[in-house]
Amino acid sequence: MSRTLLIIKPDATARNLVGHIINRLEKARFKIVEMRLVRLTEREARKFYAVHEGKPFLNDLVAFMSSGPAVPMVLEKENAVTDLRILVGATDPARADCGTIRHEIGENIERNSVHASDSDENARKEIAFFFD
Ligand code: 3AN
Repeated sequence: MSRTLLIIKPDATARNLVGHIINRLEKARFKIVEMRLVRLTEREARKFYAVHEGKPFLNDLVAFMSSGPAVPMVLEKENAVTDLRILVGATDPARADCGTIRHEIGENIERNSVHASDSDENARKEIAFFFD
């Protein structure tokens, strides 16, 4: 078993899609082992996305991520990181495969409804960011 971090982003909480996303995760056999509802400050969002420091989209991303409630959760499954990235789909919903969460509900490359850790190492760091 391994663990990864998923965040339901503010565009999805605003459209009342929290339950829908959780349903999709559970159907795909992910176990929710931790979950919170948070309102990130701009400072916290900037810290979370520190790897994107200097990118042209960072300021907008930080403003968006702190614009409303978000739901970080720790998910457990065999090959959790890889399987969740597949379920979530490509960063740009317009390019995400049919059947992925971002293809189904993502609005655009920034408002793409969910975040999923991209490696085991980042999953550990991102889980520690939200959970003790
Ligand atoms: P992913 O979330 O698919 O791992 P990253 O880590 O490259 O993608 O980007 C983190 C977040 O930054 C994305 N989820 C998206 O919200 C935003 N983002 C990435 N690339 C762009 C871009 N070109 N324009 C606007 N926002 C972007």
